[in-house]
Amino acid sequence: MRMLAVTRPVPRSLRDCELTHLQRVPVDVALARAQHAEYERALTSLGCEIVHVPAADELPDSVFVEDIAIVLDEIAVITRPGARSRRPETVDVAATLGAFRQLQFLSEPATLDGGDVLRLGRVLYVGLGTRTNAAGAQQLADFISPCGYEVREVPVDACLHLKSAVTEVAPGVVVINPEWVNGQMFPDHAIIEVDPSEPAAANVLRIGGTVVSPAAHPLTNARLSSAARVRTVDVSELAKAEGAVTCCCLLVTV
Ligand code: CIR
Repeated sequence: MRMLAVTRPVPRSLRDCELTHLQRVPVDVALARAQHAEYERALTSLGCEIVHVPAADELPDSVFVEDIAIVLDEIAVITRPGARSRRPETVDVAATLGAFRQLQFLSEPATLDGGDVLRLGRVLYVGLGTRTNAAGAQQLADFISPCGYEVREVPVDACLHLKSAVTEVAPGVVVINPEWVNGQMFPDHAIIEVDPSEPAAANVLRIGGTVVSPAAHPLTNARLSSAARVRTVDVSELAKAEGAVTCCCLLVTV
């Protein structure tokens, strides 16, 4: 079995990205590109083969491919992103994923960002907030329930996406920011809480027994090391665009 990591280059227009919870501050695009390359090297060192979606310099958030598709073993669902500016991103991501999966497409009135979809086993938790609506969750459920997946809705209001607040660390273990999501939504899971001084630290990318996690969160990373190996990456420039580690790739097993 091969693990592909689908990524998309940092666009020249990254400075014009969507922002919801952060103030706009200067972004060093050259440094963002160097950090993205280091992120790709981390994924490669963990056994992934990188597959690039063609660059889209005119789409400021196009590096954040996670929001554009939900990839399962059986199918991939191309989303209808909640931010209108991001909808053109779907064209090239669909063209790339179409080589590996049968595709389904969400349609109006659905909106859904992949960052709002947390898969834990056969359950897909879907965060309902500014980017993802109930029609998005319902259409996703309609596509994936025949494959044996269940959708559970989770309210999200204090952060951008559900996966800003909770991600998987290891089978049966999640890391959460309890200020942003209610841990009781995950009764079958052991919970590691972020260090309170690192509110954005609940977004980690699990690849086998390792989690890729921002170097900016040392206190939470120390907590995570009880459950997984921790591979740190510096993603400071992408964080200024409200991006983190899950959002820069789509993992596809082939
Ligand atoms: C946006 O607001 O859509 C981008 N600036 C950041 C998207 C980050 N996506 C993610 O965490 N899944």
